[in-house]
Amino acid sequence: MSVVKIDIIGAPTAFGQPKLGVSLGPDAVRFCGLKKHLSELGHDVADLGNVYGSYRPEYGTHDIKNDEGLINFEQVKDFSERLASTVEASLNRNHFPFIVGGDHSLSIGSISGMANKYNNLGVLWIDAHGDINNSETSPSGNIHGMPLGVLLGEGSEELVNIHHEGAKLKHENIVLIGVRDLDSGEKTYIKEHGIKCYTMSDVERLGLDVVITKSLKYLQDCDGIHLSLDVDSLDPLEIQGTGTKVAGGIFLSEMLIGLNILSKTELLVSADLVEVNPLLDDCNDTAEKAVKIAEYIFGQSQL
Ligand code: Z70
Ligand code: MN
Ligand code: MN
Ligand code: MN
Repeated sequence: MSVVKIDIIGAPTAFGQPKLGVSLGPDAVRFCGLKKHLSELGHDVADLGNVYGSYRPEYGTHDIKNDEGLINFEQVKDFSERLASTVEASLNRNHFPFIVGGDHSLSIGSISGMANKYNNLGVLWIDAHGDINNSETSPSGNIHGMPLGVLLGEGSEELVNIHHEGAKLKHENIVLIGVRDLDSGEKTYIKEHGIKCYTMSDVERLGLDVVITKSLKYLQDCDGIHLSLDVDSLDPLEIQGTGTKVAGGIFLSEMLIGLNILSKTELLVSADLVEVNPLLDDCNDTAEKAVKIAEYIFGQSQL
């Protein structure tokens, strides 16, 4: 990977899910030397600090449902607007926005911030979950289960219209990787819209390196690719510090091999690394692994 001007953007939101602590993720990752490690790869790295909305994440209750059944709707909407503006400003300086979360609802903001510059953006969504619910299909009301739904223009109009009006992504420009816990509404949606999906079984059958190679070929006509990596895609045997652990995931060694392939494409223009929750972790081990992941996204290799 050539030298990149990386903007680290902390996105300490927790409003998209019920567990305390995920808003501490960005600092937990910083404490493991994120900026230093990325700089050592030769990149020009700035830490822009954290984005805050009008609501402090540590005071979040988790009982405010709006009339569409969305929990913490106002807080998520407010945070998404702020994050989208920060991401767009980073792009306007020709930097690479690297958003560290925070729960996965933050991708509504990060990807909305990409959409003015990239009108044919591809997305690699590496996650145990589909995150493709909307206000109608969601079994929980937790917005971190809905970012792709929102970005595809489904459900809550106010969320769909964040930053600018309408859907930010096309169904044919998304690839789900590592999924193994889909709700029935999500399964139906994925099938009906023909969304490209490499389940965990596909990853085991083919290997993540082949899955990433095929995904990049599939997205080759996009004007840029955004990586959204939820650490719960990894196997819970290796990752303690995340809110929704699902057995049978990707092992870190295999993740790094896949990311090594991804790091070689010039199309990669932005990334999210989400759902690190230090309050559920064992001595910040998950944040350490998140930094390793970040290094491989930005071109680290064993040789
Ligand atoms: C479920 C829902 C989810 C992450 C859990 C779970 C979604 N599909 N996403 N943990 N990261 O509530 O929509
Ligand atoms: Mn290093
Ligand atoms: Mn997720
Ligand atoms: Mn997940």
